[in-house]
Amino acid sequence: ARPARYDVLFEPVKIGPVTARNRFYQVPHCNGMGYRDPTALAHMRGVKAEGGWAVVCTEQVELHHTSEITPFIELRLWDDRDIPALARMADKIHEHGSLAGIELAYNGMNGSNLYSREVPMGPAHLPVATFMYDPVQARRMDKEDIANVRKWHLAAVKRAKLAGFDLIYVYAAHALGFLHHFLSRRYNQRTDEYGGPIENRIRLLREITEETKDAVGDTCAVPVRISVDELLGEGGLYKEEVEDMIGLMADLPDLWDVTLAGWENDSRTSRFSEEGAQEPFIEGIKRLTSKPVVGVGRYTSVDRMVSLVNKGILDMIGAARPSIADPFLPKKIEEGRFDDIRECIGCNICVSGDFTQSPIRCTQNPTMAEEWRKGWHPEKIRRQQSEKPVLIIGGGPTGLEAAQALGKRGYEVTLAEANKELGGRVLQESRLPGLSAWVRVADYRKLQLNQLANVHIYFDSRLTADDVLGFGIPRVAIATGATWRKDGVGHAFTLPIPIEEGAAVYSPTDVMSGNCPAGARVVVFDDDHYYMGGVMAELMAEKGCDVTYVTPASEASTWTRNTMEQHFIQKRMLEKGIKIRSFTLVKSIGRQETVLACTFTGKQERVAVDAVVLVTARLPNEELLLDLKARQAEWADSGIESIVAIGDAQAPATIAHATYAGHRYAEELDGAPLAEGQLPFKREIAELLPLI
Ligand code: FMN
Repeated sequence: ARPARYDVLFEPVKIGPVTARNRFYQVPHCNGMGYRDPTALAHMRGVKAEGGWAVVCTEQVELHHTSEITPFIELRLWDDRDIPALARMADKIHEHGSLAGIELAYNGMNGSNLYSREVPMGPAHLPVATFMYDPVQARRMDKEDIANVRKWHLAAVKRAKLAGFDLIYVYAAHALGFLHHFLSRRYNQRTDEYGGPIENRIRLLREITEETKDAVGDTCAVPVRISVDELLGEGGLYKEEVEDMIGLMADLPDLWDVTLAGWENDSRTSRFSEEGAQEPFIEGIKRLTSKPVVGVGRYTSVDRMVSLVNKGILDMIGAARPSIADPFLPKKIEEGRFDDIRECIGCNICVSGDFTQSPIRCTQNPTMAEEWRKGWHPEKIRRQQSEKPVLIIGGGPTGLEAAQALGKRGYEVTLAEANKELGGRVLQESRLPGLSAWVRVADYRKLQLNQLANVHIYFDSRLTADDVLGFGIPRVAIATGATWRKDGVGHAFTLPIPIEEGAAVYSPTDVMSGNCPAGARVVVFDDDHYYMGGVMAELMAEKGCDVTYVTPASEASTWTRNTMEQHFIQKRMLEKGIKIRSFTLVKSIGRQETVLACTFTGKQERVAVDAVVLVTARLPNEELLLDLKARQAEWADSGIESIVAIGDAQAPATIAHATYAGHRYAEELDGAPLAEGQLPFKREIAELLPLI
């Protein structure tokens, strides 16, 4: 049972005319599904409600076609035809007794309107503020435009109510919507009654909040989401200024939902901020209002949540990423099942779903976005379909996930780990600078395995083909991971680069095993482009090396734009004195000198370095698989039915893919084979309209 001091988290909270059954609040978060996958999305939110979140919100929902954010895939409420998809979601949330919240967004100068081809609007004539540098400008709104947007917002509010939502947001946060743009002097350079002093800059927010309350306030709560600080000093919105704004509207909304701006500051990865990092910014807001306050901070620690409430900092614990990693976080706390909590690792692979327009994924929760598509559930898995045991070779993220999920299905599982500890790559990577929270991937799964008597773990077990054939366990999954290459093959070079015999070349695998370059001058060649190259450079700099980071991309760790970390990574690298050479290749490596080349002109440059760390690509650890495949004729006599490689051992990828691959193996074992042409997931197809 849970300790009594946690009871406070399960007190109901009145939000205007509605009541939340506890203090757990899933704040708005996008998911890469939106209007394309509304049923998958409805199920995903329904599972959050089932997991105990008293309030479950949508992502930002485009409220009008003159403000859409193509290529991002959000929900839409452009006209009545969008209501059924949203109603489906609200219904799913209600099925489990939770309140459904919708965040209506008019993005204004944050969207280029690439789909609708309407001219974007904002408080001033300014380029559209997307990171893609679209060659589009927003035009300055005149009085008629302001009146129109108010009208459109109101129309969307009424549709949201018809769809069944209980909380209808006014969204003024993150520098992502026009209301934030009106609040901030950075964007609002108006001289009319909507610009200048804060009374004027909040005018539109006040008007829209009042109109929303007048329209639906008798039955729906109206929260305002606002960013307390843009972390730009007095050049942007800052805490004291926003506190004055909140003070002026104190009790007008039914709830204040407070965050940092921009989004990259609000959803910072664990590499760049700790749990609760927003606390100094949200502290004190409650004194300004009698209405409930929600705040965020990647909260997974229960004591911390309790102290936020007891200290009077927050009324409700807001969470986006923790609710993605564990949709059942509230239920598990309620039932005192603390060992079962899958804590968010703060990697932001969830955010990459939005940036790559693909269904949201999560390193910790492989069922995220697969609730309807594949029928997966974060807590329930179908019972075993046969008595045949399973051998899993490798206790990294893939093997651990497969073992625990199969264990829960009821199978007899043998997990063979070559080392003395479970965790594989997450254990190694969590020892690198900034990545310590990633060990939670192994921790959660180890705690689950502790509860499963039918999973037998063997350490120091580097199995050979003879061993596997000798055991005769009918199903074998090889999850032996991958090894970083040391031949330069990556995105730029598909064939090995010239490396002189005796040259000091290292890979991340070497470095993580303690075999680090000793010399003073180190080149890190990053042709992988996710986090590892930047982390290696950081580590070398911490060890006192003179580090040059070389990449054919335009910037360090370029893929981390999708996890909103690129800016922070490059800043940290520069602050550590790392020299960054963009658009540059390592062409060859010698004992005395290394040859670099410009990606455009090919112009070469010889540099004297003591060591090169190649972060380019990985190779699956597939020796055992190949040995066993070479002896396939012996499988049947040994009682073996199937041997497959899963996760990095099949094709190296993210840790999110590793856990997904392990889970998929477990889910699909003894499943019905797909019919010819059948997809391994459900998808929603738009209705084909008559051709007229
Ligand atoms: N905030 C919004 O107001 N609207 C959004 O559509 C939105 N999308 C998000 C999508 C993802 C994948 C994530 C991780 C966050 C998003 N956010 C959005 C910000 C979250 O609501 C939240 O404020 C932030 O992630 C910090 O909370 P956390 O630490 O609990 O994740």
